[in-house]
Amino acid sequence: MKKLIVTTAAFAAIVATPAFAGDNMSGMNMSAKPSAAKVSSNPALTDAEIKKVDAATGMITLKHGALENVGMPPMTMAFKAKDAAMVKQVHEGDKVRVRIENVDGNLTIMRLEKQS
Ligand SMILES: [Cu+2]
Repeated sequence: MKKLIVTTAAFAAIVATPAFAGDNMSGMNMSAKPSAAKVSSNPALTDAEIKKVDAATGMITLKHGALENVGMPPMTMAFKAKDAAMVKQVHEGDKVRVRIENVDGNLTIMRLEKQS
């Protein structure tokens, strides 16, 4: 059963390739890739809400939206703040926008802006 699926998929790929190669649509696909890369390199901010601030450990608990750059769905969890100033800047209940990045295995809040 599994072998049949693989064979079918491979056959479909062979059939599909010449169709794209002889078509200008392949050129359009190529041009779509750089713009997608541009979006991911742009440090997009994600909406979040401050649930808890721990000045002693420098951790901020956020209820955050999807974080595409670190592959995380929306959830509530604690993040390391980039610096102490960031921890002092926010309070429980604040609506913010954040940029989370993986810094040496620690998910870190690199940017934090209060929503007005
Ligand atoms: Cu998370």
